[in-house]
Amino acid sequence: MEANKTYPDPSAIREELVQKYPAKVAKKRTKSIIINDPETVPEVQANVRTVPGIITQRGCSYAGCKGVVLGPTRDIVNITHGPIGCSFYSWLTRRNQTKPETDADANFITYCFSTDMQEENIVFGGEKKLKVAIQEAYDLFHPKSIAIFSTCPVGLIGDDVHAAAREMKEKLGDCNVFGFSCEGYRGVSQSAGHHIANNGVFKHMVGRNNEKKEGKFRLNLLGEYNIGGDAFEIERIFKKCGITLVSSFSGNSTVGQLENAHMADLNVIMCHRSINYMGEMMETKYGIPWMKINFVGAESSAKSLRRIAQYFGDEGLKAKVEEVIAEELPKVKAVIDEIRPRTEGKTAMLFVGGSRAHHYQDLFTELGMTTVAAGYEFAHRDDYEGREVLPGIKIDADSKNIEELKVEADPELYKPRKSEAELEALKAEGLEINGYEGMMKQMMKKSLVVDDISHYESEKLIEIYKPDIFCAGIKEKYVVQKMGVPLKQLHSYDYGGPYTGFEGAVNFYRDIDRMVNNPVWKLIKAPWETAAGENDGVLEATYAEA
Ligand code: CFM
Repeated sequence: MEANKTYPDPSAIREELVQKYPAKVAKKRTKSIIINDPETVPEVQANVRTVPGIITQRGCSYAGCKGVVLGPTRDIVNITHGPIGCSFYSWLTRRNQTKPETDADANFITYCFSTDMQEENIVFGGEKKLKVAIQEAYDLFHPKSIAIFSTCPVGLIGDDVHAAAREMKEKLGDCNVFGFSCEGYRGVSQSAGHHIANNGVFKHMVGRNNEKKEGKFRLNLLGEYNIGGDAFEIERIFKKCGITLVSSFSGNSTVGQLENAHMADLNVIMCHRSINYMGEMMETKYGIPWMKINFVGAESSAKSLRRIAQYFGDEGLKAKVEEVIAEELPKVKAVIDEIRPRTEGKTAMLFVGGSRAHHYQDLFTELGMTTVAAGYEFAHRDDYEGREVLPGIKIDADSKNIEELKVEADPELYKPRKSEAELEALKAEGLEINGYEGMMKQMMKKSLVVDDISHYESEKLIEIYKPDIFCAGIKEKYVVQKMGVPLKQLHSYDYGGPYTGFEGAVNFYRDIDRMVNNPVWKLIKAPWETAAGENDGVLEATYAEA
């Protein structure tokens, strides 16, 4: 923590957060509320079931599969097999953007496909209706691929979406049809859906086109979903550096890219949580190493470019990357110099998803702001503590429900992109391959780390710390703002973005400056200010009743 600032005692806060819970709940939640120590990172309870009755930020498996991983690919028809609500509420809400190369190129992102299951289908089965829907989508659009996503009732009534997909694939001939058993209830959060999606994309898409794209430095960008145009900025930087993007998983991507991804020479991973499975599987089957990078934050972007150049080991690329950084960074620094006097010393809290609660801390650091508390909704222990804890993680029943693909080296296409010796040499130079150090090593000592924070706990934290900004999503936004604290949406970016790369960093600094220095927050009376200055005002009365 900054020497000149005092923060509340984190142990006392932890007590306070769980004090009102029944003993069993308090015991469980305490294991997910951790006082950080970056030197000897403590264990965090993560990826476990949410306590029933607690208001969680989490989503469902279907959201993770259909919305997160498959959603951003523009020329695939994604059919939601289920009641209309699941489809309607997953329609265009994530702000994942796409840019077809020509007007003639297929783009189905703006459409919403659903089998619109009715009571009759629930009682007598929905496979027939599903096949009709696939045929209808094919007749209308002639897409390269059609994917089917199972919602909760599909699993409950036992519709076999995979059999329906196989039958229709055979019938249609030139359309790749496949299904996902991503019923909302699978696993403990959307994280299960990511894993299911990775398996399906790997099984049914990657490896279908062996054409070798031109370019000396060819990589895939994994776990970047082009929210608010993030991928566009990274593409701009890659292009400037002479780096060829073979495929993106899956922001601004096409079916063709994904089918060709195995021909790249490196996988770089932005969002470790949602896509690390793909990196691992592609390494085993094709011999492509993966590397964690981060294009959120100007310094992190520069570092990531240098790491990519180091991996390829080409002097020309190294020089080009330095040239690009030297051109981009001063423009960013000029904006930091302007804004930082207004943001320096302010505090932030980040409770979002499975990777951004970590990545966005870099942007706040660049503004001189301190992250006092952070946590993921659905990440696993490795995203907090680093991948070295992986061998020690016990697999529980919820995780066992998700298929682990048995992957082997492809007899023809397996070709290690780097020899063992080359990889060892890179590691000796300090280049971390196949690693991720997680959030906690970067966070300050005594900051609070809370996994799957409940609504009650987040209100309490705000009351106690009174942060200058709280980062979460739309479900939290207005509740928090009514407490007089601005909330930046880190899922959808409100209406902003891109926030990646160099231009994105500038956008973020300006948006944060506008939010934390807006005098409007002083006009709002927070609940703790209206109840005689005591903490036991409106909030506690509400919870005592619950
Ligand atoms: Fe990865 Fe994401 Fe995230 Fe995520 Fe998400 Fe998202 Fe997110 Mo919302 S894939 S884990 S499931 S970076 S939709 S683009 S913002 S919760 S932190």
